Amino acid sequence: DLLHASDRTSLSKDSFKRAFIDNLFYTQGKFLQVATHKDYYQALAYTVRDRLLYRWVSTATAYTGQVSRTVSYLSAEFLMGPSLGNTLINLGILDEVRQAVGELGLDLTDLLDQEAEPGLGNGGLGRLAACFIDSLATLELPALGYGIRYEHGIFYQTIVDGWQVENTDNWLRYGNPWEIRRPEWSVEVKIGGFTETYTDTEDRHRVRWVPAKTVVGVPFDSPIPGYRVNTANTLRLWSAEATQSFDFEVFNRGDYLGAVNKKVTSENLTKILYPNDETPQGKELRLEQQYFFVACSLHDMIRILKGQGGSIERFHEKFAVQLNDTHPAIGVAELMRILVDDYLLPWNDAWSITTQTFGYTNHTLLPEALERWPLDLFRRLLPRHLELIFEINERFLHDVRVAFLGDEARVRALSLIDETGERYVRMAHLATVGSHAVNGVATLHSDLLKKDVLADFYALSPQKFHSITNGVTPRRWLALANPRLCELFRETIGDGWAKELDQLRRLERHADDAAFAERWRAIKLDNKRQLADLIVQRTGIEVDPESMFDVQVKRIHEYKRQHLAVLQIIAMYHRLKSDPNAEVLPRTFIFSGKAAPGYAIAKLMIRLITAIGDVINYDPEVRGRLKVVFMPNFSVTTGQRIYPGADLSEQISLAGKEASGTGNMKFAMNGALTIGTMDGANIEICEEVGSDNFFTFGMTAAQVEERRRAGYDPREVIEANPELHAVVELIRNGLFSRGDTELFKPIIDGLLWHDTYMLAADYASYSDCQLEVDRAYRDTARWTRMSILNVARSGKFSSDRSIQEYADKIWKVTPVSVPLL
Ligand code: 26M
Repeated sequence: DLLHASDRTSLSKDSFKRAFIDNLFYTQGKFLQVATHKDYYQALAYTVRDRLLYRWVSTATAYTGQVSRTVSYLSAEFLMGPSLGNTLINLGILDEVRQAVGELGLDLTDLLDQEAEPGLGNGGLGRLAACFIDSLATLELPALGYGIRYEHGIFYQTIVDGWQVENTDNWLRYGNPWEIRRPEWSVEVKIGGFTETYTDTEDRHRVRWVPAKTVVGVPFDSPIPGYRVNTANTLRLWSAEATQSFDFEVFNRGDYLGAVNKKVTSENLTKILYPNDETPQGKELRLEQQYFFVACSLHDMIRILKGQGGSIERFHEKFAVQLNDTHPAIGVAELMRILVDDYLLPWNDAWSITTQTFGYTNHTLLPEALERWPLDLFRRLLPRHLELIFEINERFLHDVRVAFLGDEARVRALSLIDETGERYVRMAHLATVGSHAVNGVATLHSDLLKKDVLADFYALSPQKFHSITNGVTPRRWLALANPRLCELFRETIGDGWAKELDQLRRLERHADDAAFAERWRAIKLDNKRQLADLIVQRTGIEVDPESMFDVQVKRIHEYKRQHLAVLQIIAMYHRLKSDPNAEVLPRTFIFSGKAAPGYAIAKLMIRLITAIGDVINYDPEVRGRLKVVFMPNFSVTTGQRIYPGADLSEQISLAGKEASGTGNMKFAMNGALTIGTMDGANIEICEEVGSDNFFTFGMTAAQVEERRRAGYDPREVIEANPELHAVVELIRNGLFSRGDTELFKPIIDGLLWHDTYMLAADYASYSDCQLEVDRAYRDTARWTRMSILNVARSGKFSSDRSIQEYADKIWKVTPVSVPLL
């Protein structure tokens, strides 16, 4: 009863103002005259957090009495983005809070800008995990997100002399008001050492693991509120700490410095997020991170199960554990170890529980990105797990031999151990064998999984394979990022769309309404003006909001082909230089994204983008009609400002390479049109919005394969295309490098001699398609109509739809509604 009248739970404006001042005094220790913006932000965050905790405690209470299945989403990355704005949206108090702080003389936008972004992910995969936990809570599904609390998230990118420079991220510098440390639920994780056999009291032969060291995992919990429901689920991130007793008393008596050193080493475990470099294998600390968070999480689930009086035999009835790629795939071996070694379950029972527990989502077809761990590294860290993997493999390969009599090639292809050269553990194979369900993240990707990467597994167990197309949360990517557009939605179709994105269809009947179109354009122009302000602030480059904003934002990678866009921009520039009076549609090309620090070609691609900008932006003959901008440090926060201001979305990966893409969805629902290949979810976006409202170009995945089989020679293609040839020559001759013919040589040579991602083959089609884009943009009414229809038909790409599919097809979980205490 005390709770109800309290200034910690009430959503009324006056109560909120009192609570805010109270927090400024008693958590920040400041008064209005000396408080900084950081203080105000913190006070506001704590005020909002109190309201959230009320829902969190109510949710925990509701779940405790529940027998229903809980989803554990295991992900090495959660790219959450700032919490405050999203929480205000989901609690439905954004406007009230804006007013409340306004009455105290503060601007809510300024305060929102104070929050450091928790960049605990590399890109698509980590952001998908964040969208998914938002949707899980919104759909009122009992769920926990489990991951790693990296002290330093993805590096902060600056551009110096046109090059990417990596700076250490320090998101925890001012503290994190959204997390609560729970030392009482810490877990001891063992690592290294050796195994030995022994005979137990019943005279059975058993194996014992004698580990070399122990690390303590301390959980930090953050509430994840659903949209306008009482549910607030938990994101539980593990932080590594040293075991005081182990280091200080037992092993290092008298060796103080040695003990401190050991402590530092243990705590290194969760210090930094690995940027996804080209070759993931060989990174011992990375495997240690993976095992650490998975072991902590499984231990935690068992604690919860026991707390509810459940027995270990029922583990799979209580938990559906989803593996976000292979990063947590070691969980298959860890659960087997727990069941067989700790609980002494018979192998077959343990295996049945394990496979019923896990589901595995694959996110890539690129062979170099498939995780493999050298056997000796694996044995050094996890000797017992390696033995268990051998045992799993032996039993599995027996089944394979029975299914494919005499087909030893098949056995080698399916084995969990790669023995073609140096021996490796294949994590995708472990995940596939250890799960009852395997899924790709878009229809094409799932089909290719069945046809290529996991073809032999598909032949063996076709019923395991599913396809679930990715989605993104409309709360962050529309309600929060694009308030002007959402206000128009509200006036036109109400606000049911935020929970049921298919309701955007109701906009369709306004697609030909001139007054509506006028407002639509005005909103886009406003968003572009704001983006232009940000661009000049971050890069010093002035851009014209009336020009077409042509945007490519994503990780920098050869398969995503940012350099294909570059070739085309140079061709436009060349055209304009050849005829300065040519009718050129003014365009602003906006690029943003990070390159993995060890990926030299990707870093050079950034240098090439900045280099063409340095020439084109300042060429008086261009008269400002073309601008090329590289926005530094792409992140969730900058994404929220970029997507709403885009006219054109570039999704130009080589067909068959981009598993899904999710940026493509954020652009479409914010009214940008797409120029894209028939790759990943582009295909489905095109299908939904209609091919009249989508610019496609390039080879299909089947054509790519055919072309490669026929023998592909990029030089032939380049020689035969005068425009492309001229472009290549301009770069080669040093136009964009002050005559230096060496600088961009790796890119040019790659293009001429290998062209792994077939830029040359798709160039002509891309260039023609861009002319079609020009034509469409010139017809303002047509473009606006296309934009409206893209938004109206983007409902499929809500992560609510994705999560509903996982719930129905893979997890078999149902909602639990939460009454407030
Ligand atoms: C691996 C080992 C060591 C360090 C880092 C990594 C690593 C981390 C992330 C490797 C790959 C990582 O992410 C891959 C990824 O983001 N894939 C993208 O997933 C999206 C969500 O499904 C898809 O939309 C994208 O198409 C896909 O590229």
